[in-house]
Amino acid sequence: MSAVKEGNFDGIREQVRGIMKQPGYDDGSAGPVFVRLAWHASGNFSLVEHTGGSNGAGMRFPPESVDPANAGLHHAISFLLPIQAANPWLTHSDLWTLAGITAIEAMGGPKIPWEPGRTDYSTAEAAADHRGDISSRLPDGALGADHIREVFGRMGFSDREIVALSGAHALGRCHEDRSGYEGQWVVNPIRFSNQYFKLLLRDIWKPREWDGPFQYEATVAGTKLMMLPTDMALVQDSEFKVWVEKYAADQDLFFKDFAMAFGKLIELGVERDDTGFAQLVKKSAREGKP
Ligand code: HIF
Repeated sequence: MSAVKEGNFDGIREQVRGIMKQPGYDDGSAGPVFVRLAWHASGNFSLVEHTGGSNGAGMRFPPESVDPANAGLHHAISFLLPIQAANPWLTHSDLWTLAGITAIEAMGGPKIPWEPGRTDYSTAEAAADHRGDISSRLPDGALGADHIREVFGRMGFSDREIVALSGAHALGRCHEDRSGYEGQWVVNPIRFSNQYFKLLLRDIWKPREWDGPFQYEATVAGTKLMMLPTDMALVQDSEFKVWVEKYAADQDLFFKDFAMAFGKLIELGVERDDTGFAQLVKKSAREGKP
């Protein structure tokens, strides 16, 4: 990996695209796991406590690195390490979020707004950012609509934004050795599209009979597909379902709403100071100063 000039984020995007193809890994692409990394780095933000979020790249240290909800994300972190090593000016936290949105675009999705300036925590700062937490703030796929609204409400998302974000489950798959669930949501899991919504609306889903956690299954075009209980909750809840129907019918609307919502997700808790960097602002917020 060669170095790119400091501040050349287009050069970094090119390097991310260069390592996305990973023969032998999943569907031959690291794209989906980059998207999950960007989301889990950001999705532990709390609007109330003002902790968590993508600033800091805290997943390199406990407690986030040992959170079972983050199982498997070390694959994404390791794929990206050579880029960070070649470009020491680039923070892990900027790289993780930039890799996620670059992957979405490269897999056919919309262009997502992204700003640099995240700073990386030390071990102690990572721990301080989670003080008081007794369990993970990330969602539990076994639960329903109330849980989804609680988790995403804590980050400041509306029903419309929650459903838009959920379309990202068109990408990638569940792994038994990571979450316990197994399988992909759509036929082509490395192509960003509104297929997830179209499939959710079809009357094909049956509980899977197996020893693993409760999930749904269906076979489409010869491919075995799956849905989590949280995915099915989007059509079981009448207010969520309105948006599932809109996005299934209108891919442009989905792409537009998704880009805004995912852009908001990766900005959570990132408050840049006048110089464009985030750390000092976050530190004073943690210490309870104005
Ligand atoms: Fe996921 N998600 N997610 N997710 N997720 C998994 C995998 C991916 C939830 C559960 C799971 C979002 C919301 C939720 C991606 C992207 C996003 C897995 C499987 C589980 C269990 C992990 C594994 O076994 O490897 C729940 C309960 C969510 C709240 C409803 C976001 C909207 C959809 C925010 C989002 O962007 C991606 C991409 C993957 C695939 C990762 C892979 O390695 O292929």
